[in-house]
Amino acid sequence: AEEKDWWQTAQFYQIYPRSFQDSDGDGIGDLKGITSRLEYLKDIGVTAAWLSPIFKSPMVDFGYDIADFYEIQSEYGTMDDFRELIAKANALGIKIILDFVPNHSSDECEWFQKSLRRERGYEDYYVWHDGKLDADGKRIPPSNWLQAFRGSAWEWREERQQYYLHQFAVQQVDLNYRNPAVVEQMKRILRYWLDQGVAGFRVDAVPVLFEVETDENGQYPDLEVSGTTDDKDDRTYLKNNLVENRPETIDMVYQWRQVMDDYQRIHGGDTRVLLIETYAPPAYTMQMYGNRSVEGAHLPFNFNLITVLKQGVSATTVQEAVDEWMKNMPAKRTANWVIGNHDQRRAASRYGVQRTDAMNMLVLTLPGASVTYQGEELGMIDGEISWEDTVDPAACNSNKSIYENFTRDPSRTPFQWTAGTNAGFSTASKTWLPLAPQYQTLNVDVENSSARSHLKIYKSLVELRKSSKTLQNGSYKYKALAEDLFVLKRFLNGDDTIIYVANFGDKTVTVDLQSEFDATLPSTMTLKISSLDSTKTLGSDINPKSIIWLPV
Ligand code: TEU
Repeated sequence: AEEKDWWQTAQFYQIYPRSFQDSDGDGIGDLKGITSRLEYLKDIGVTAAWLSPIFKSPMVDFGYDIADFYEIQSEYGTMDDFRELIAKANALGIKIILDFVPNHSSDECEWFQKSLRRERGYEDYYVWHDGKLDADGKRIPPSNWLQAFRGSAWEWREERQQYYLHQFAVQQVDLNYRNPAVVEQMKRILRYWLDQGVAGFRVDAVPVLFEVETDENGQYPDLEVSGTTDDKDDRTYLKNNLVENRPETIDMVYQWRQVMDDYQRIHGGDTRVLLIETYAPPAYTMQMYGNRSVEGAHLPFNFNLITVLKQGVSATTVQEAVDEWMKNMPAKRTANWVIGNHDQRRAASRYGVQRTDAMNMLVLTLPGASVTYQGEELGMIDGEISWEDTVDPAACNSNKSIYENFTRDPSRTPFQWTAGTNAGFSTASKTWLPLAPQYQTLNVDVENSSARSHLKIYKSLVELRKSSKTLQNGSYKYKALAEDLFVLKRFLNGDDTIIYVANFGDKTVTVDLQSEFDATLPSTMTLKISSLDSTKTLGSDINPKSIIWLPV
């Protein structure tokens, strides 16, 4: 097997800056806080950390609404703080990756203010439209498109006497990628942050970058509607190629890759990477990688372990999720594995706490890059956020009786460092989101000092991953041997074979690994997983036999 580039075997870690570490006691995480915790990242083997947006923002969507793409949000720190963070991270061998949010800017962005006034050069920075007239001659939005947070995707502005498009909140205005000035501006932003020493970008909400063009009458087509706007899945009717998953978007990703490669060619240094957020059908997502003649994203995120496993966790669904990526991925590309992020409920809560280790280990043993969302290594579970404490725009746009279907707050609660005040996250009397209730028993300190914990298992696996050529470069074979039992074998000529066996169910299963996996193991093994009992304290719910991995 050929030598891999750094990102192909990287252990990526997503930091949600608002909730990682507060250094100045305002209840909000910040850059100095992250810098003070870099040794922890080093300790758990992280090779590259991706920071959710740290740029100037009114924080309607907690940084995914950027008012100035060239500035740091003051509550997070200064440019000097950022430089210090990069310098220390690099000294520890950790690369820093920033979030690039290309689809929209905040309505407080100066570009939008100029566009509102039709200032020269900014007239077409956003997607503006007159709207249309209904049967009674009343003005209505240009089309029936919906935003991700419920409600129309169009907003009227008196000043301009036009509607603007917003695929997310009203304050997140869609940039117009059919305007070359916008395309150039956004590339400038990429180069600006590369100049600051970042190792690449996680690119936000890519599939919605482009929408269909207006027709010969200057109109946007309506979409076929089903369901009501109160349904969580209402937006699924938008799953089409009119407002998302357009070919123009794929080409833009290829152009951004060119920016990365050109930069490296001119300035040298390690490969600058692009990680792409795409919740899209495989046929679309896989084009993000590029094709025979052009390079695309290094890694389009693989969300199958989130989306496919929504139907329930069993070895057969795990196999389905892994298959969906490996069987669709073009030759010579690198896979990656994600089980959570700031938009999803906590992995431990979704899969069941007793499957925490099985899932973490899966992510770290499958071929390719691994991605860990802060707290997954501890088995952090969802916070409990009342309607009164709810701040996520996706939920605030709903109401007290249904907000839990939309809220993303539970996976964004402060990181749990210690059993002390605010879990060691902050000295403030009130943190921006309440702590998850279990922090006194579920935190870094406790898990580091117990003989066996999610964190310890995570760390020992990371060590194996770092030292094992098999895990880095080896071939693979995987299969669900029974409904509940998933087996993955990694092997490499002249090196150790590693076998991952996980029982995702609650019954004892007896399997024959010898015939299926040609493993030099006792010909039958009995594997058992403890029963689903969330009242158990940390440690006791981890059955040593639940997961076995071993060099043979
Ligand atoms: O998410 C875009 C996305 O694809 C959705 O999953 C989105 O999170 C969901 O529809 C909301 O209910 C990205 C960011 O990860 C997310 O945090 C931002 O809110 C969004 O883009 C807008 O920038």
